[in-house]
Amino acid sequence: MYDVEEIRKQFPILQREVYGKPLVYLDNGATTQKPLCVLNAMQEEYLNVNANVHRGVHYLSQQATELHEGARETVRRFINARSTSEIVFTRGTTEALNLVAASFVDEMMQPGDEVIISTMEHHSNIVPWQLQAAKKGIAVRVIPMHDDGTLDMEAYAQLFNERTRLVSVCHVSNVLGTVNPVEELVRIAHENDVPVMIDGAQSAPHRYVDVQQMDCDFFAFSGHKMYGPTGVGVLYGKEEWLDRLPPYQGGGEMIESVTFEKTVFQSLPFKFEAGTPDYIATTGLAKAIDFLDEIGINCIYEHESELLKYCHERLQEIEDVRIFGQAKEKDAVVSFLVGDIHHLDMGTLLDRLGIAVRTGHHCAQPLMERLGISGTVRASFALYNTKAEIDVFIEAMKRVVGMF
Ligand code: C6P
Repeated sequence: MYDVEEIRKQFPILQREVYGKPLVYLDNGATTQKPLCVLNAMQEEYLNVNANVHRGVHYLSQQATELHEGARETVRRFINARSTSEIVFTRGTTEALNLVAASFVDEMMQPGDEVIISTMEHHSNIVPWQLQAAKKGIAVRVIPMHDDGTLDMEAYAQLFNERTRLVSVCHVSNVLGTVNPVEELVRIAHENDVPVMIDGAQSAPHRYVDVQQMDCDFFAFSGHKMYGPTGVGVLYGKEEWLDRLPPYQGGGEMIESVTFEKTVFQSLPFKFEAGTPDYIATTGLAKAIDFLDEIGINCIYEHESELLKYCHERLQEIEDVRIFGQAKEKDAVVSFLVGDIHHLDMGTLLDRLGIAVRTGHHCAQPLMERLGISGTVRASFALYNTKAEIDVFIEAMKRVVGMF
């Protein structure tokens, strides 16, 4: 039994008002709110444990290290990686993508080699490749998209040639909600002996992720989009790949020994974790995963699918509404426009009615160009949202549309 009211009690912020109206928070694709159990675990560590990890022989440092490494094991279990050596803590999805772009291109690619991305990528899966293209002369190829917001898989298969070195695509689009057929994408790439990086920023909080079943070579996600703190994310990489890649940054923590002549790097995953990690945030992330596990990721998926379906249905009541992203497989995101009302005007007026949605290009300008628009209004759902909130949202929309 999914008790959304009980779940909401874990999120005091959901009780607050904005402009004298009850808050309806529908900007979860940008970041989710944090449950008390996450906040308490982080406060508890700062109050009673705080010490730098992996360094001290003293009691607190060992306890902090246990929490930090315990968090790594929690993450491993959450995505079903083979080993904690395959779990690299980063600042978020963006850093994980930049890490792979920098290290992979450095070691595995020559000028003229190609990376495949897709039309619906977030800027964080476009710009890092462009930076590498400018440095090393690699080329970026783009999988086209059908009008319903699904990838053109035939065109994808045609993009491979002897210069293709890597595929990097999102699991779920942050604008369209499209769930990409990652297993199929991986299968085709592997047939061509090409590894695959999956941007899981918008999937990990919403659906069961099993990196072994997916057989992807890299997978990235952010803690703050899944009820954890800001400043921490994860790069999963198959050991055989991480072993072959050079470190992304240098510093403390990532070395075995240093002389002025030579440095020997630490084993995995520490080779990629230079400097003091945000060990309080990793504790928070582990607690967020425990929280998701307690509710059950499949129950969360069911609940959010219901919300998505309901929101789609109710949006039809609004004249001239255009929904972007009509894939059959779609996660908890609805992007839309109404008539010629500007997305920013719509978002600003909804805000005055207590409703938090995101407006604009959602860091996916090439996708906007493909759609022929400058931006959308986006409602994105989380495990604590309710149908009653969608009702408030739709009524508010009707009011706003009426004003125009
Ligand atoms: N999308 C959104 O409102 P970071 O900022 O590193 O946690 O995540 C970046 C990122 C990467 N890939 C996808 C698919 C994403 O959706 C995001 C973040 C937010 O849609 C903020 S722009």
